[in-house]
Amino acid sequence: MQHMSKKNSAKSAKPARNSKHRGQGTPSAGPLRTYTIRDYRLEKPSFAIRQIRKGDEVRYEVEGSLDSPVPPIRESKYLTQQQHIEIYRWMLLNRKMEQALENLYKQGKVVGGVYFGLGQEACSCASAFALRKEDWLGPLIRNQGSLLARGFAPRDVMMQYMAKAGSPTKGRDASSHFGDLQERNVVAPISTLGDLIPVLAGVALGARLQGRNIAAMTYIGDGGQSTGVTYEGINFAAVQNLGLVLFVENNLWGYSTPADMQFRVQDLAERAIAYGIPGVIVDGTDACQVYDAAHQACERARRGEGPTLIEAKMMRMKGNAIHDAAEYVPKPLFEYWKKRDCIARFENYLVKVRKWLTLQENDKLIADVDRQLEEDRDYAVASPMPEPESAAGGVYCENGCHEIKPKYGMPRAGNRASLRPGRPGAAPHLT
Ligand SMILES: Cc1ncc(C[n+]2csc(CCOP(=O)(O)OP(=O)(O)O)c2C)c(N)n1
Ligand SMILES: [Mg+2]
Repeated sequence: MQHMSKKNSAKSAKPARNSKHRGQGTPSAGPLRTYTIRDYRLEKPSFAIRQIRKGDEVRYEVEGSLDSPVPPIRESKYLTQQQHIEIYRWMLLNRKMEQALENLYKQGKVVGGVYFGLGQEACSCASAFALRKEDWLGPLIRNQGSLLARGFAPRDVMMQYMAKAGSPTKGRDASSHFGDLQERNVVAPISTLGDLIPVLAGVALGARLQGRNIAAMTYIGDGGQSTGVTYEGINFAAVQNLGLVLFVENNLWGYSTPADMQFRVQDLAERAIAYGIPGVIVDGTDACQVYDAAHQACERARRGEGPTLIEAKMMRMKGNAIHDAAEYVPKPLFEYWKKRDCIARFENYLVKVRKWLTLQENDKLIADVDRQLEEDRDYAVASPMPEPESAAGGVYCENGCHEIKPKYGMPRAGNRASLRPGRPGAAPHLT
């Protein structure tokens, strides 16, 4: 796999350390180096969002054309017909679960706010779908589809938002701050943006010390990627060749700040060049592109070749959370991205383009998702709130209350050798 090629200067005619994975640029005599980023997209939007100030008033306008035709779905190199349909089902479940959560919120049943990933379901679901059981996931709060694809049920998410006793945190947290370190290998979202990156790099490091190279996938937004800890986490993973798979979800807004006012690089995937790791761009509304890039990055991680940064371009189709009506977003931008809706386009691809689902099969699949959601919602609504006296339980680890076992085996001193930088693929082995 060749994501980034780097034309070395004459000085580096001898293969660079780790050159196989950094790029295979032909050594050139000139003073200029060139770098390339693999871009899977079938459409490259040509507009920007500009701030207009009039007195105290601030608003945003789109500059450029929003008239381009909607791109087709890119054919996947890896997914089977059945896997396409599975991803489509996760996306539907993701969207409809969030619609149900919005209704529960409006009925006053939710404690706290609700965060939506509307328009980003392909990115959440198809990325997590590329993980294997032994891999790890560190979702952000918007990646509720990743949680579903990783094996959580809609009732878990719903009970969590309603702070029910049966929720993953037993009512100790509203919204989606939960994971599962035992069975599903999921680290809970961390709201301090960027902090998940070194944590997931650490997970990959821990696995390697126990004799296994795994993929450790996490996400960061266009806003959150500016934090210092993002740099530290990616750099650490890069230097140690850790199997971090980082999705940079460029959904054009960080709260009410447009991406065009947050960074000067053209594409956030370009950041990868400076870390010395592969950078990839995908259309985040195309599940096939998301899956293929995730699959390649996970395979690379499992071979012990190090991290990959994948920029997924899309649009946050709601405000930051339910309280934010996103009034600051220019209306034509919503219309543009609505035409690129990830579910409608994937449905059209499966039903009309590939003809892998008949209309009846599609209707049945949608009805099955609706039925599952109805059951889960009823279960979650009917389930009890926690008993007040349970509030302090499970907060502190009481002596011997649970055992923390290594996941893949006992750490061995011999595995340290594989941590030496510049030894991609050095398969650690238990001695
Ligand atoms: C380190 C840190 N700074 C600020 C915040 C407050 N905050 C919460 S969401 C948000 C916007 C994040 O935007 P982005 O990273 O683009 O993610 P998106 O909401 O678009 O998915 C901010 C600034 C935070 N959670 N963590
Ligand atoms: Mg954003």
